[in-house]
Amino acid sequence: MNPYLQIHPEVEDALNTRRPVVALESTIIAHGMPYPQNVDTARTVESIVRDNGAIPATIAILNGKLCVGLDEKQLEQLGNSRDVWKVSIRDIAYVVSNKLAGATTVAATMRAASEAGIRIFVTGGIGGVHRGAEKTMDISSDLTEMSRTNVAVVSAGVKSILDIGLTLEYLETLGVPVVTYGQDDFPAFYSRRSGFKSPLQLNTPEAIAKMLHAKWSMNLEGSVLIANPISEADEVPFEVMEKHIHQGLEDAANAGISGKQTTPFLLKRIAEITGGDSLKSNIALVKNNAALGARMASELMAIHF
Ligand code: PSU
Ligand code: MN
Repeated sequence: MNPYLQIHPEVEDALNTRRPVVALESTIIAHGMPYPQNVDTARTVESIVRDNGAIPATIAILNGKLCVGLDEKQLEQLGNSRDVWKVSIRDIAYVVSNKLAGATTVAATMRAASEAGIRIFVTGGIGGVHRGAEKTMDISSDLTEMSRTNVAVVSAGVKSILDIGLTLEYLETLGVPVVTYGQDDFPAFYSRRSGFKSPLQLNTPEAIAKMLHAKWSMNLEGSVLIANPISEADEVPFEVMEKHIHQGLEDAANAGISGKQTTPFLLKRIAEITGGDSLKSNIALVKNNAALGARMASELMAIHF
């Protein structure tokens, strides 16, 4: 047993009795959305997971522990304080051993979920290969983690603050299957379509669960990226978003933003530029992903692991 892991009793009970559990990340709360929408969204997403038959486990680092499952007070603390670390894989040990508060990225959340025995993880968007990565080498360690940890990631595809084509290429190099739910175009987060064809398509949570079972039963290590398109009602068309993203990227360059600050800066800036429209889409797509993830987790349990 990992002595730094603290599993919430409800989550532990669900895992012990083989009921479906869905992991949720916390960087999206602390660094991906403004307060109080972040905490509201985190709460709503947890209840959507419950309504769809699974137990939510939001993951973060608090008081020297890698916490799997948070209470109300802890969610509020993460969403409403300034000194919360953005924790990817390489930051985990430092933040835990110094008893700092840390919000976990996709990579760090996957690792914690895996340690706890959770197989399904829901987020908004993953990190990937940034535009200009051929010069900056800015490639998220989310991708590396997806090549080695057996936790499926439900996202709304890849945001075009990243280079979508290069991100798909890199996932192929790493051996990570990319499955789009219900359509053959890979989605671009705020928009249903990216113009890139999805490598794979599946149309039911049951079919996805079967694929996960097959993959991991054959010791094919690593994640599967499940791309769940945002609903038509909530999307911002690709061309419209592209314009705003260009503006955001230009602003980031002028402000000298780099490294781990890049994604949070761009999300905030794009929300400002769109007058909150991007934030509204972001919230809607996370909720949409939570419902799919919970249904996948239920199907996976039904197959028997
Ligand atoms: N994309 C979003 N919202 C987010 C993130 C990405 O739309 O909050 C966060 C996730 O936690 C993701 C992280 O794991 O940014 C990637 O950061 P980086 O590129 O520094 O690895
Ligand atoms: Mn980066």
